[in-house]
Amino acid sequence: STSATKAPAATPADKKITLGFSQVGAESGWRTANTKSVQDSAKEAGFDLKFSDAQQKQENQIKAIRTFIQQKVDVISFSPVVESGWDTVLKEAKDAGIPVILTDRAVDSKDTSLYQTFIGSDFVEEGRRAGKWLVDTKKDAKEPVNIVELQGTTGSAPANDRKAGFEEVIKSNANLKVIASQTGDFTRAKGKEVMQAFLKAHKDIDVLYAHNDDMALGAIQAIEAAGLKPGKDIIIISIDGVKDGFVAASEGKINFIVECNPLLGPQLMQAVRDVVAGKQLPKRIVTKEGVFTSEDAKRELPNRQY
Ligand code: GYE
Repeated sequence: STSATKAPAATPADKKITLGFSQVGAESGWRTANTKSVQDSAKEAGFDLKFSDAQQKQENQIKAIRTFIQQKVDVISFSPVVESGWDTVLKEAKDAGIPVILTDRAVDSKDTSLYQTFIGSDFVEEGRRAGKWLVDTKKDAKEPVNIVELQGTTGSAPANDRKAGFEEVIKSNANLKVIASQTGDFTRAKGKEVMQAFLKAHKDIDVLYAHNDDMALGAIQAIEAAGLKPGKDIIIISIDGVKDGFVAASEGKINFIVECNPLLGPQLMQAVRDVVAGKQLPKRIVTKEGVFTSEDAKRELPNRQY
C-alpha cells in the first residue's frame, strides 16, 4: 500500500496579507521618502499592497478606506491628513472586523478601540526641540526677537503639535515673540508665497520657524529674492531633515533642523504582521530622531538616506 503524504491545510500564516494604505499625498520630500519606505517594505514583507494617494484631501482618504473595507483587505493603514472627523469611517472598519493601524499622523478620536496602534513621531517634542535651540541661541538677547512661523497643513497633527511644543518652550523668554503665523500647507510653493507676504508686511523679521524643510526651502527663495541672506539676516529653523534641507543647512541657509524620520515602513509591516497574528500592540509606537546644526549637517550629509 502506498502512503501519500498530504500537504498540511493552508494556515492563515501562509496566506498573503493584503494591506490597504491611504497616503496623505506627495506634498514634501518627507512624504516621498515615506511612500517609498512603505512600498519597499511591503514588497519585502511579501504583502499585497493596495496604495492610494489622497492628494491632501480627507474626503479622498475616507473614500479609499471605504473601498478597502469593500475589498475585505486584511489590514487598513493610513496617515490621516487632519486629526478630526474619522470616527464614522473608523467605526465602519471596526464593524467589518478590519484592524486599522495609524501611521505618521494621529487622529483625535476619543474611542481608541477604533485603531490598533499609532506609529509615528512625537511632534510636540519636535516643536520643543526647535524652541529650545532658539531659547539657547537667544539667551542673551536684550531686544525683542521677531519670529514668523510657517505652519503645516491646517488641522494636521504635525501642524498643531509643532506649534504647541514650540510655543510652550519659547514662553520662558518674553523677548521671543511670534509676530506672524500662517499655513504653508507643507509645500515649497506655499512656503515661498507666504514668506513673500511676511517680508512685505514686516520689515524686522529675525527668525523663521518652518514646520517642515520644504516650506523653509520655499521661504529661502523669497528671502534671497528680497536681497536678504537666509541663515544670517533671518535665522531659520525647520523640521524633517530631508536631503535638500540638509544641503541648505550645510550651506548655512538653515541654522537648525529637527529630524522627523519618514522611514516608517519596516515598523509598519511588523505591526501588520503582529495584528494579523492576533497580537496586542502598544497603543503608541514612537520613532527615534535627532537634531542637527549647520555643522552637524555638513558632517552628516553624505550619510543621509533620503
Ligand atoms: O513633516 C511634512 C509632511 O506628517 C510628519 O508631513 C509628516 C509631515 C512632514 O508633509 O514634511
